[in-house]
Amino acid sequence: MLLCPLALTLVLLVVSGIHCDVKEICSGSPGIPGTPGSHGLPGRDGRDGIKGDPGPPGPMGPPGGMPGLPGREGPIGAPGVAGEPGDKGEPGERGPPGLPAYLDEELQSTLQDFRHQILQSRGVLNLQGSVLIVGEKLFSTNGQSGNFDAIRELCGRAGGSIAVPRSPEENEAIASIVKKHNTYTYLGLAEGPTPGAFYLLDGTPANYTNWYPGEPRGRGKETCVEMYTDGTWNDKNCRQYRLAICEF
Ligand code: MAN
Ligand code: CA
Repeated sequence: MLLCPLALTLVLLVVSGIHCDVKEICSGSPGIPGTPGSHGLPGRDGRDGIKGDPGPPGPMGPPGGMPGLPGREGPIGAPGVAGEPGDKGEPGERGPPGLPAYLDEELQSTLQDFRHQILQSRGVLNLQGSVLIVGEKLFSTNGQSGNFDAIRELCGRAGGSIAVPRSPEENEAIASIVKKHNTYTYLGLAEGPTPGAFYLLDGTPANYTNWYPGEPRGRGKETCVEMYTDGTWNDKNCRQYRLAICEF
C-alpha cells in the first residue's frame, strides 16, 4: 500500500481536528484485512422471559410416606330405616280423683241420652208386638222351636236367657205369647235331686209356681217344665220341640 506524504498530512490534520484546504488525494489498492480482534467481554444478562406452562404431574411417589392430615367432614347421609318399637313404659301415676258421677254434667247428659234411646227402642218393639215388657223384664220370641237345650243356647246367643215367670204378671205375659203361637213353651226351670222340687237355672228355688192340677207327677223322670196355652205348668221330658221364648 502506498500513501503519499500530503495525503498523510491531510489525514493527520483531519484526525487532529485541524481543517485545511489541501485537496490533493492519492489512492492505492486496499490492503489485506487485519487479523480479527479478540472476543469482547460477555454482555449483561437479558431481561427475564415470560413464565412457561406448568409441567406435567410427576410420577407417584413410593408408598410408605407419612399419612396426610384427615380430610374435612363429609355431607350428612340419608336417614336409616326406622328401628323396632321400644318396650312399653311403666304406667303413670294415678291422676287426681274425678267428680262424683252425679256432679259430672257430661256423664249425666250421656246417661239421659241412653235412657231416652232405650225407651224409644222398647216402645217401637212393643208396638210391633215382638216384645212384652213386664216391669224390668222383656220377653220375646222369634217363633222358632227347639228342645230345652236348643232354646237355652238360642236365648244365650241373643244375650238373654230362657224365660221363667217369677210372678203372676210375668206368667201372663209368657202365656199370651204361647197362646198367640199356639205352641207350648219350656220354662227356665229344672228339677233338683229331690223329685218334685224345681229350681231356677241359677240354682235358687222356684218360689212362684203355676202347676196344672196334679202336676208335677213325673217323680223325677220329667226334669223340664212346659207351659200349656192356658199358662199352667207341667213337668215334662226335655226332648220335646217347644216355642223358644227368651227374657232380657
Ligand atoms: C203325659 C205327659 C206328662 C203329664 C201327663 C198328664 O203323660 O205330658 O208330663 O203329666 O201327660 O196326663
Ligand atoms: Ca208331668
